[in-house]
Amino acid sequence: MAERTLSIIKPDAVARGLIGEILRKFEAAGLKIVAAKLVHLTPERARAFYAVHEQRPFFASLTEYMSSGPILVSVLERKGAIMKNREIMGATDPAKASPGTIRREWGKDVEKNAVHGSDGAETAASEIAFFFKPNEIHSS
Ligand code: 3AN
Repeated sequence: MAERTLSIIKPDAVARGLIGEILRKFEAAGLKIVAAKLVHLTPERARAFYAVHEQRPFFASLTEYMSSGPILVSVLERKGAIMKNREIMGATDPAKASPGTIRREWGKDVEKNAVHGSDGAETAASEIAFFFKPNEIHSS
């Protein structure tokens, strides 16, 4: 059965004109884009999205960055979508990401690492609901 995951193209990747290149990678990996929109998070919304990282030392910097400009949020669908998306994103640190992955190609550092992707079934469900109403998602 098809699975869904949430993807975010982060502010500096949007600003650098990489939306098309990154969406192309998703589609080439069989990840179908079933919902998408540009969103400019307020600092409050960014803090709510990353609430699980509240105690981490990088929380303030990360939420400031994620609210610094528009992001492209999308819902990706295929069998095993969560793991497939994590695979093509690459490791959190772009310097450690495998060649050909999105973060290796376009990430700058652990914060400005081009993309976010849900890391499990529960987070995927809650992250999708954070950004999209059920009627904004269009499965075929
Ligand atoms: P991933 O995004 O690969 O699941 P997590 O869950 O460890 O990685 O981190 C969530 C987000 O927090 C990352 N996408 C990254 O932008 C940011 N982050 C993680 N570690 C650091 C760090 N040491 N310094 C700044 N930002 C970080």
